[in-house]
Amino acid sequence: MPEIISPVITPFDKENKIDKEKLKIHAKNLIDKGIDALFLNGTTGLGPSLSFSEKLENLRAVYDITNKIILQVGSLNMDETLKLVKLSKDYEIIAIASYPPYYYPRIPEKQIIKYFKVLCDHSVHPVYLYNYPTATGKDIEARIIKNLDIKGVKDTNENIAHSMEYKRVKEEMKVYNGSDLLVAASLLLGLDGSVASSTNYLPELLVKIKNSIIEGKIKEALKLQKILSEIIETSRSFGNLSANYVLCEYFQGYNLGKPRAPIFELEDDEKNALLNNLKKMKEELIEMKIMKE
Ligand code: ELE
Repeated sequence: MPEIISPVITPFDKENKIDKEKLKIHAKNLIDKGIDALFLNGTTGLGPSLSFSEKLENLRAVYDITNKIILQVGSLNMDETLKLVKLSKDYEIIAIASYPPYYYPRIPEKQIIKYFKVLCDHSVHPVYLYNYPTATGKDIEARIIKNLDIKGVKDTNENIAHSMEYKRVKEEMKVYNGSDLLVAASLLLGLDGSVASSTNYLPELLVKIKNSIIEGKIKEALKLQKILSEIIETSRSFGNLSANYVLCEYFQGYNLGKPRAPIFELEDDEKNALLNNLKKMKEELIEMKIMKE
């Protein structure tokens, strides 16, 4: 069965600390609405802006709600990453995941392989690769990880053939595409699922896309994907990492605090313009009974 995984938003309070109560309410809502697993400390969760202890805090808080967790542990401080890997053994979670060491432009491929090998050697949990070349500047394609004990990959890539290549090279590996624009396509092409930021504010819609495909209602799935893609394009024009917080309140009805700078909160006029642009799509979703008023 394909899965819809949520890269969970990290809510920050006025003091810029993780608001654990808000995070728990959010995690529970996602699981209650049929999201299959939660990916912590990803891009949408502002993972690169979190300290080692905050990544652990996210795990502890969400673990109170569910153990369907994939814990992103990557950072540019390998000691801290490995400390997190070590501490994660006390939690019965699905997997740990990591983006490759980023920023440094000329890390030889051999060292990137070594990075993931060290993670595999240290983790009691399956290790997943988080490949997001646009963000990290490194494309850890299927060929590179072929001989590593990597059990899954989240490939944030609008080239879906790139995601499918992992499946061809390493059939037993779980392969998820990470683009909100390709949720229906990923499932239709037989990938293991999708990790999409919009699950944070429209879990009902993504679960419905999945169920439509499982039931063979392809036209319906594609129609729903079209609505989702329109919402994504609108959100991107305001900065989707900031917009995610506003959209969660708009569609799900609870507040998730604010992002952490350098991802700034949207200003009031931006919020109003964003919501104004989405009004029609929300009405459409209500009319289709995908969500309540
Ligand atoms: C995706 C991003 C991709 C979700 C995460 C995710 O946040 O960790 O706008 O397609 O580059 O990676 O939402 O965003 P786009 O897995």
